[in-house]
Amino acid sequence: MIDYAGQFAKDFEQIRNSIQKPNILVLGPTGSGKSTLVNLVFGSRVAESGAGYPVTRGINTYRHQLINLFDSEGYESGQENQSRYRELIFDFIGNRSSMEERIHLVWYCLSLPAARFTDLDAEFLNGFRERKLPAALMLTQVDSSTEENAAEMKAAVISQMPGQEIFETTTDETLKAQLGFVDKIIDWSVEHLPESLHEALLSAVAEGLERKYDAGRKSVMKHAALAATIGAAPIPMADSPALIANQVTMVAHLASIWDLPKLDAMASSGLASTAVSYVGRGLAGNLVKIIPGVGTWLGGTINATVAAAVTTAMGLAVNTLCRNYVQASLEGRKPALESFFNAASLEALVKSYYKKGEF
Ligand SMILES: Nc1nc2c(ncn2[C@@H]2O[C@H](COP(=O)(O)OP(=O)(O)OP(=O)(O)O)[C@@H](O)[C@H]2O)c(=O)[nH]1
Ligand SMILES: [Mg+2]
Repeated sequence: MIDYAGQFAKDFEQIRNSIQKPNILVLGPTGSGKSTLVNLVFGSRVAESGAGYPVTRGINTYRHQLINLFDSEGYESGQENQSRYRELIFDFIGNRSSMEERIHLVWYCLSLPAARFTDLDAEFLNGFRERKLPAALMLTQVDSSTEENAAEMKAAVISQMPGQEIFETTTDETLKAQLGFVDKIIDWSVEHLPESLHEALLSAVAEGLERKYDAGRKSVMKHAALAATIGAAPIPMADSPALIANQVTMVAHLASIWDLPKLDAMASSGLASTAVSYVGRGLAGNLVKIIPGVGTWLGGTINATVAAAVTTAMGLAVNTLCRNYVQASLEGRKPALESFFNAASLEALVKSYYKKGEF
């Protein structure tokens, strides 16, 4: 008997340990709303996770399992302070050149009610452009200002920095939904990161469900391709250990993409991972029973196509359940994992994906 729960936990850990993390530099004056914006995009866990510590004077590092955030202290007014600040930031960026260490994105925050677009801001944004470093301007606290102000500010920025990406952000719930800026920031960030970093970013963010779903789907397709090569070996059974092991790894991957342990606020992460491992164990072992025909396929053997098909059906089913669960969590319904990840829901979905032949 294979220890699926054990394998799931090991796989999950390995996926997390080998994930490549994006480095995001969050700049802006003190009180401009940097920490608040980070919370809005990543949820409270990221900002809470460990106190930041200064690597360089004035820049605090927050190392999270999925991303690294570099949060600069604000600057005082005055020409000299400003040029010192600019030097500090560009030295910091220039000194981090390896793929792992380098800054991948900049979120440049200005509080809309408090700020004008100054020469220093333009120098910063130009400096990022020269270094080919993607930088978005975040106009924060827009609820405390007016639409006219926002329009004026944006016009002032664009006249100096044509094509500059600008997002308006706020903590006001109604305005937040109206502006849809969290999804927009996630989209922009993904589009400006190397592909190898997409998954970590998408796992870390609190929203962006469509993007997460796509990432899950991509992962399923990779595992389905692997299943096909396993299925191509002589006489593999539908429930062959190699096939099941691949499916457990796939579910662990989906659990990582959807960051399931994080979402169960009430339970320890132990419960969450147990529930997910149940998915791998229960479903993988029962595929033969769930999908009519697979067990009797050529008298118990399957081929590459069927191996890929069952793996795809299972992966898409789990990916969909994950999305439903996360959606319910975001809507504040505090769902129990078991109410989503149970045999009945899984079987129904697996069957329907298998029938659709979506692979
Ligand atoms: N009304 C309103 N207040 C906000 C918004 N964003 C942040 N604030 C408030 O502004 C203050 C500063 O926000 P922070 O997120 O701590 O700002 P910060 O840039 O991280 O500040 P430092 O870490 O000191 O540099 C806090 O009291 C927030 O509650 C917003 O969108 N609307
Ligand atoms: Mg802060």
